[in-house]
Formats: sequence, C-alpha cells, structure tokens
Amino acid sequence: MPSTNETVEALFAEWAELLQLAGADAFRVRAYEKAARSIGGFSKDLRDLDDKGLRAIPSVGASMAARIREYLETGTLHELEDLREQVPAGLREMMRIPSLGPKKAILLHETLGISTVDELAGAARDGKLRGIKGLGQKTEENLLRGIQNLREHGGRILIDAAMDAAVGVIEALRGLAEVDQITYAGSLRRMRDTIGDIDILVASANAAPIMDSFAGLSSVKEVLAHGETKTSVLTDTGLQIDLRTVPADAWGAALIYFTGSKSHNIKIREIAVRRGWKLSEWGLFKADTGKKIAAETEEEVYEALGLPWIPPTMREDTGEIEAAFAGTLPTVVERRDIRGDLHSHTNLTDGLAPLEEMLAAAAAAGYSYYVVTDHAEGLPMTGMDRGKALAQRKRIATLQKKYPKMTILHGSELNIAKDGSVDYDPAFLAGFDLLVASVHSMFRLPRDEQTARIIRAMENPFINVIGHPTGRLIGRREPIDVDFESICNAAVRTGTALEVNSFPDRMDLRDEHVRWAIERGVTIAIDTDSHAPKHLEHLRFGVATAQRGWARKTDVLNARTLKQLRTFVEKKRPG
Ligand code: DGT
Ligand code: CA
Ligand code: CA
Ligand code: ZN
Repeated sequence: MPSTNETVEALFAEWAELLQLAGADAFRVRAYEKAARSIGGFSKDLRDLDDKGLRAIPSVGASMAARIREYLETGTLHELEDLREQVPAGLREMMRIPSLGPKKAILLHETLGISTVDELAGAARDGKLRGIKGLGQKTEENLLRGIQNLREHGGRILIDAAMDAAVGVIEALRGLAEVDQITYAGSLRRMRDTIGDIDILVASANAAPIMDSFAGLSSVKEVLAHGETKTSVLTDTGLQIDLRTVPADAWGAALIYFTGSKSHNIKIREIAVRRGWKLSEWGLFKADTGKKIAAETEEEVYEALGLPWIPPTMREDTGEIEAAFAGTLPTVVERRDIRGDLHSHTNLTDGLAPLEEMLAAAAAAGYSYYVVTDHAEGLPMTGMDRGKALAQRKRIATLQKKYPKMTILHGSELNIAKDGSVDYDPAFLAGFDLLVASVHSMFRLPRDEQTARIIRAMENPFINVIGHPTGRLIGRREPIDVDFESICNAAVRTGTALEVNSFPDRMDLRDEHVRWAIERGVTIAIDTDSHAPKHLEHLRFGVATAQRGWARKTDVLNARTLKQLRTFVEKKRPG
C-alpha cells in the first residue's frame, strides 16, 4: 500500500492538474507540483512531523503545511474536494494523452463540450476538431496517436506502484499461521516495466482463512471473485490483485506456472509432452501413470526437464529455453554486482535532498563509488552555473573524508542541444570526473537529425554516458525517433556507455534495447538518476531491465572497479 507521503503526493499532484484545468495561474500550479514532488521524496513520514517539521519540507510553506495537516487529521482536503466537483473528471484523464495540455483540454471542453477521452477520440475521428481555432490537422493526428498510446499503456501501472501494493499484501498476510510460503508472481516477478494485475501465490494446507483475511484487507474496495483456491479483488486505487493458494508440495510447479510468461509456459509444457509427461501448476507427471516427477521447487521442475533454473526476468520466450538447452544462457548481472551509481542529483539543482543526505544513502547502499551529476548550466531555471559547480566540488572534497570506503566523484548531467553540442567548454568539462549527457528538449526532431544529434554528443571526448537515451516517459511521452543501430555502433566506436535509467516511469533503455545494444558490444550503465535518497532503491528495477535484456556483469560499466571506471573515462579523453 502506498505510504502516507505517497498518498499526499498523489493528492497534491491531482490538485495541481485540477488547478490547471480550472485556469489557475501557472505560479500557483507550479507550487502544488513542487510540493507534491517534494513530499513524495521526503525521507521522513509526514505523520511523524509537527507543523514546524512539515514546513521544513522543501517547497512546503505555512499554507501547504496547513493543508497537509488537514489531510492527516480528517483524511480529506476540502478545497480539493471542491475542485473535483468543479472540473469534470474526464478532463484530467484527457491530460494523460501525450501532446494534450491543459489549454487544449479546456478549449475542447468549452467549444465542443468534450469531457472524456472517448468523446475526444470520436470527435477527432469525425473531423470535428477541424476549424477550431488553434487546432490543425496535425493536432488531430497527434491526438489520435496519443489516445492509442494511452490505451496501450492505460490500465497498466508502473512497476514501483505494483511492487508497493504487492509487498503491502504480502506483509499483511505473511504472519498468518496458515501461510507456509507467500510471494508475488506474474509480470511483477518477471519485472516487466508495466503491470496489468498483481498475482500473489501462497502455499498452504488450509487456505480458507487466508482468503478471508485477504478479502477483508482495508485497502480492498471490491471482491471480484472469492473461491477456494483463488480470490480476486480490486483495491481502493483501482488495482486488481489475484491471490492463489497451492499445497506446499506443488509450490515450485505453481510458481513457474503463475510467474509465466504464458509463452514461456507453453514452450516448457511442449517439452514435457514430447517426453510423455504432463506439466501443470500441480507438477510434472508421467502422462500414462500419473506418477509425480517433480513439483516442490522450481529448480527440480526445470532440472527434470533438462534445463537449468531460468531467472524470472528472462522467462519471455525470447530464446531463453533454446539457449538454456544449448548451455549458452548468459549469467545475468545482479544487484550485488553493482559497485556504484553514475547518475544522481542533489538540491543544488532539481534534487530534493542535500548532498550530505544523498551521500549517506549511497554509503548505506554499500557503494564503492558514487557520482554526483547535477544538471549543467543550460537547463532552464535549474542548471548549475560554473561557480556553483566548483563550490560543490569543494564540498565533495571535504565530505570525502567521512567516507573512507566510498569514492565520491564529481560529475554533471549535460544537456544535449539540438545540434548535439553540450554545456560549458572543454577546459571546464575536463575538471569533472565523469559526465552524463541527456536529451531534455526537442523530442520530436526527424530521425536523421535526432540520430546525428546523439552521435555528435557521443563523439565529445568528455561524455561518458548517454542518460535515458530514448527519452520516453511511460504512458506520457513516446521515445525519440532514432536509428538505434547507428547509435549502438557509435557508442562502441566512441567508448560511450548507454544508460539503463532505473526510474520507474522511464526504464530507459528498455529491455529490448538493452538486448540489442549488448549484442552489438555496447557497454551499459545501470543508474538511478536519484533525486531523493529513497530513489536509490530503484536500482533493482534497472537491474531487472538489464536482466530482461540478457546483460551480463561484464556489459555493465558500473559493475566495474573504480580503477576500471577511471580507465573507461580516461581512454576517451584527449592527451
Ligand atoms: P499482466 O498481468 O498483464 O501484467 O501479465 P501476467 O504475465 O502477470 O499475466 P496474468 O496475470 O494474466 O497471468 C499470470 C501468469 O499466469 C502468467 O504470466 C502465466 C500464467 N497464465 C495465465 N493464464 C495462462 C494460460 O492460459 N496458460 C498458461 N500456460 N499460463 C497462464
Ligand atoms: Ca498479472
Ligand atoms: Ca492475474
Ligand atoms: Zn538526471
């Protein structure tokens, strides 16, 4: 279940959107957006803070603090409730359509009375948007494409929200005497970047009380199905959770079955059938006599089929079974292989926490190095000028003394301009230990220009990592259009790593891109792009994405030692 901070973050973010749709001024909207982000990233629980403590949250002043207090005491925000009455709910959903901002949403509502995504899709298809001032034919195409995008991802949620919900249920049920084992399965265990529904598996000899407890959880809004071995519910946040129980002696077979993917399951079932066996969620059996061959653990079932245990992140039927038979299934990178983070922010730019707190979190993660990469000067209203960058470098040198086991490196996240050039000048860039460069604007350049732009950035001898290379925001922004093959070739040629950004709404590169890239010899960097201490935990999502792309430890720049990392940087630099 989401924490109080996350709940309040979501409420304030909604507030900001409703204010936009109600025509509030941009300053006020931004204040709510900033407060939302800040609350979500704050390391202390809101419920533990007094009023002074609330006001100490960045971007939270006296009036915001009073509203948080109102929520903590009453469970509602009366001004937000008023706004909800005032603005049709569908308009907010319309803003989820990439390319549709609040101004257009209001315009469409006021001129055509459109207040839902469906109505908008219909109007666009019927050509009703034409002739409205400010909407061209291009808008119509963009909207239809955007709506399609929304529908493809719509109904699926990001992995961090799914993980929180799953862990919440597991924690709530784990203590029951009837529970032998409990874990999440399905797409969540495979760590897909979006999750349709959550599947939870329980081993138990007496399931009924577990089913009742599950259906009775306070976060359950509706029970969709309540049976002896399966219960499905909808949570108050609109998520479906399926809970299944199996006997403990079928745990491994059931775990394989409900982890999927469906096509992985089908393929291993065919292998069983060819041997005269039967594979189901109950176990692996001889088809003729029904004698059980294996069922209790995943390893036993795979082994009986002549296969090694296959990591859940690789079970997508993209060649893993063939590779496993051939003995060529790679050993994929794991969380414990990662020695440091190459991309992180502090409140010097748009991070939420001071340098000290970010370093403390990095040290607690056991890193041997950590790169601070605040935004460079060219990012509007955010980036650090040279003076600030140099002052930060000094502070790092001082703070380094506190961390004998972790080397703090000073970097920056540069902005790739339209022509592929970046901030600062070569002499100033040479003063940093490592540099990330990312696209933060002009996401819609034609493919040739977009590709050339990124390649030019990679040719810069000071740029070591391309941050979130495709720029996608899941469900909100399409990836940029590039010739990925040329990008990969240039990355290898220039000695530049491509990032796997672990932020749950990015996951960029995504799994398929990773697979492609490493087949072409590209080095990847699994980074968190943390803006708050708790974001460091997102690393597991990036590692899973790299696993889904079959990346080995040797493919990953930040699985290397500090010395090897420095060599990677120095090899590219002139002189
Ligand atoms: P999702 O929920 O859309 O993110 O994706 P999954 O993979 O979690 O799919 P879901 O929830 O429909 O089913 C969970 C697992 O159960 C799935 O990964 C494999 C297994 N499963 C479900 N239906 C079938 C089926 O018809 N045949 C086989 N072999 N396995 C199935
Ligand atoms: Ca599922
Ligand atoms: Ca399911
Ligand atoms: Zn960043």
